[in-house]
Amino acid sequence: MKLLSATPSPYARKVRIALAEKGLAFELVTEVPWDRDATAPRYNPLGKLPVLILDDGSTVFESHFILEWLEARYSEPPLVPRDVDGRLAARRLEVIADGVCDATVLTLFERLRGEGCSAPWLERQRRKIEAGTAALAQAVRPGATYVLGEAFGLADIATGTVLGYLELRLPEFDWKAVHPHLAEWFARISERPSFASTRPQAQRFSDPVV
Ligand SMILES: N[C@@H](CCC(=O)N[C@@H](CS)C(=O)NCC(=O)O)C(=O)O
Repeated sequence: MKLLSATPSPYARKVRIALAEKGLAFELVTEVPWDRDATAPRYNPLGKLPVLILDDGSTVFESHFILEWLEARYSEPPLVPRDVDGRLAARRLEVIADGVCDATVLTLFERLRGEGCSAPWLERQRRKIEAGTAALAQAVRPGATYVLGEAFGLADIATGTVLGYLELRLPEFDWKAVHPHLAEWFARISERPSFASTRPQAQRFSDPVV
């Protein structure tokens, strides 16, 4: 398998962590998805990464679907709780985490518009980012090792990757001061090898995006 990825992408990082946790070998192909020479549109009609390219040339895209696909094809170790309530709780947190990432991406591109950027739009995204982070903070029990129950899984991957992305992209949002127990949890999970080896890093784009 190959994984089309970008170094800052929280969506691609979710998949990198899941592949590492499941012990699956893959070739990491890194590109800048915003540049005109990006290859993602060849594999995903939506033009976005991450894309998992299988050995037979078929593709799986959209991070939540790739994680679902991995869970269906490679069930061990499980990353999604087997009980219905646990599974739904993990998926719900993933929806929130992905939504915070989406609002952060929209914020970054709106800011790139410079003087023409829309204050009401930025404010709308800021509310989503702050409320989404507060919802994640509520889900993490103070002192807990894992977000849900006693095992590592999707809820940790989703929560940890969005927090890593916020740390990189919106350093002015001091969620660590607002939610100190979330900051402590994040520090612990960040030491896990699958997290430590995939820390997000900014990329430079060459082409105008907005
Ligand atoms: N909902 C998608 C979001 C993926 C996404 O936005 N990827 C960005 C990189 S972080 C991308 O490839 N953007 C290029 C574009 O939208 O043209 C997922 O979860 O996989």
